[in-house]
This record gives sequence, structure tokens and C-alpha cells, in this order.
Amino acid sequence: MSGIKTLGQFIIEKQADFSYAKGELSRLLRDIGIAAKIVNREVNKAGLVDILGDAGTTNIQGEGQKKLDVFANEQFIAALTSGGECCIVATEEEDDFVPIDSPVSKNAKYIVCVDPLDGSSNIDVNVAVGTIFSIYRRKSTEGLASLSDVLQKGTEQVAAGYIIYGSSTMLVYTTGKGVNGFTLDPSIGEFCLSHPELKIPEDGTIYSINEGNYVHFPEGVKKYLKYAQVEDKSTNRPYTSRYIGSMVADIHRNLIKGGIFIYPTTAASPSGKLRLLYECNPMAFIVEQAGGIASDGRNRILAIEPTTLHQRTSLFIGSPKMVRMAEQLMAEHSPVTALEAKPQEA
Ligand code: AHM
Ligand code: MG
Repeated sequence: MSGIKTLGQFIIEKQADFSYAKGELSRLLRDIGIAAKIVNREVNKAGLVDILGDAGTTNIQGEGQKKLDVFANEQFIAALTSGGECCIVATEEEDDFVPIDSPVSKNAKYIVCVDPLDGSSNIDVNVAVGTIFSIYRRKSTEGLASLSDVLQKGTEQVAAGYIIYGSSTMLVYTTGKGVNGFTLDPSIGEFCLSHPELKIPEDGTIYSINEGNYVHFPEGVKKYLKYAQVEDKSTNRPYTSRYIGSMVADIHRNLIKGGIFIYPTTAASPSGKLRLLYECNPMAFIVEQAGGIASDGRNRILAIEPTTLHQRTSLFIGSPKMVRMAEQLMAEHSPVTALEAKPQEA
């Protein structure tokens, strides 16, 4: 076993760094790791069993859910319920937050927000999908935890991570002291430390955006795309365009190679498509911890005060030099509109 460090070993080694509730947070991360392995097993079998296709239900955003979304959602709620460290789970797939009111859990110290299976439209075509999670400390000290315990700014996260179910399965997480990545070794069924102290390159040459929405992009984003496509050897332009359509996979690649991922406002999604609590805050925490930047094009994602559970935002995230350039062009060409300034609910 020499040379291999499992996720479990790593969490226990690092728990001395946690400023608060050491054992509980370690157990919570362990529970998430277990649910991830179960979801991974099912994602890998997706082509073999009759699990593909719509489950026939629709989530609060009116989007069709895939069966694996439903399965992943149930697995994460079940793991967090039986673990006893979490008093509320808020998931992208449920209209309302899920209070865990078992005798052990109702006084538990943590809130978990999770997107159980992000990019699920990619499942049918065997393309990488992911899970995204975010952990907050419960703020209220009396009674049952409530919505205000969930609606915390991203700066309040105590941990965040993602799992990418790709050509290999990886779990990447931060507790605010850097970012570490673990690859699942299927032969021993353990996540093993493979990417210690992940750092995003200061600059990159990859831009990731759904360019099909071009006509509806803010002028600042259009200008950035022009900038990305112009030839200039001194800044390695033109850049390379890469868009998978699974934000976990797109951001994971850019984290390792250097790049920018943008999901701006569009006509169909005037406040952006991606959800602040389940997608943007956790990815922003990770990318910042790796030395990158995450903003809504103007302001830091982690500083946004959430007002609703399924709130959306635009997202500009990645290598600091690239995000700063995109923000500069947004500032020059896209003044804030009244519509953008108003948070969209779902
Ligand atoms: P989902 O949570 O319903 O899967 O939607 C989120 C996904 C992201 O993973 C991805 O970046 C984005 O939606 C792709 O959207 P689009 O198809 O509009 O480019
Ligand atoms: Mg999602």
C-alpha cells in the first residue's frame, strides 16, 4: 500500500486543519465519497441496464429529469441522512430543501447543497457528467434549521467539491486550504490521492462557452469571443474552443490546463442558466482555492447574497488573466441592466 493515500486517510490526516467540528466534517466528506461511489457504479452501467431516458418527472426549473438524476439525488440524500452530520440537504432536483429530522440529525451542524448529477443530458451519449457539493455550517442555534441557514453567501462555505464521472472517476475538493484531487481505483474501490495541491495556470488558451447562443450574449462577451479568436502570437491567440456541456468536465479540464468557462446571460436565461447554490458557489470556491477567479462578469460569485434556493447567475470562471480580461470587456461594453440586476428565481 506504500505510496497510496486514500481519501479516507487524507481526510483524517487533514482534519487537524479544520477550525470547527473536526470529526463531523470528516464524516460528512466520507459520506459524500460513499454516495459518489454508488452513483459511479450506476453511471458506469448506464448503457447496460434500462436506466436511460426520462424518468417522466420534471424538476422545479421545468427541465426533464433523467432516471440517473433521480437515482443520484436519492443516493446523496440517503447517505447524508444516515450519516447524521447534516440537518438540511438542498438539492437541485427538489423544489424545496429537505430537512433531515431524525433525532440525531435535527441538531446536526451542517447544511449540504448538492447538484446530484450535473450535465445529465450527456448520459445518453456516454459523455462525462458530475456531482457538485457545497457544505455550510448551520447558523441558527435554536429550533429546526430553516431556509435562512441554507441561503448563505459562498464565502461561508466550509467545504466544496465535485465528482467527475469521466474516462476515470475523480473527486476534487477543498476545505479552504487548497484543492486536492483523488482518482477512483476501481480495483480497490477507493479514491486515491492523484492530484495534490491543484493549481490553475495563471493564463490559458482554452475558452468554453455555448457559442450557439452568441446572438443573445451581452456585448462584453461578444467582444471577448472576438478577442479570443484574433491572431496574436505574443498572447497565444487565437485560443482553442472546447465545450463539453457538462460544467464539471469543462471546468475540471480548464483547472488542469488553464482556461476560461463562461455561461453568460442569454435571452432564454436573462439571469444566467447555472444555479448559484448548487453549481456556481462550489465551483467558485474550488477554483479560487486553486488560484483562479470566479465572477458573474462583474462581481465575485462568492460575495453574492442568495435570496432564493434555485437562484441563477451568469458565471465567468477560470484562469485569473483570462477572467480579468473578460471582466474588463464586460465593464467596457455591457453596463448593468435593470433586468440583470434583479435575481431570477428559477
Ligand atoms: P443541468 O444541471 O440541468 O445538467 O444543467 C447544467 C449544465 C451544465 O453542466 C452545463 O455547463 C450547462 O448546463 C450546459 O448548458 P447548455 O446546453 O445550455 O450549453
Ligand atoms: Mg446542474
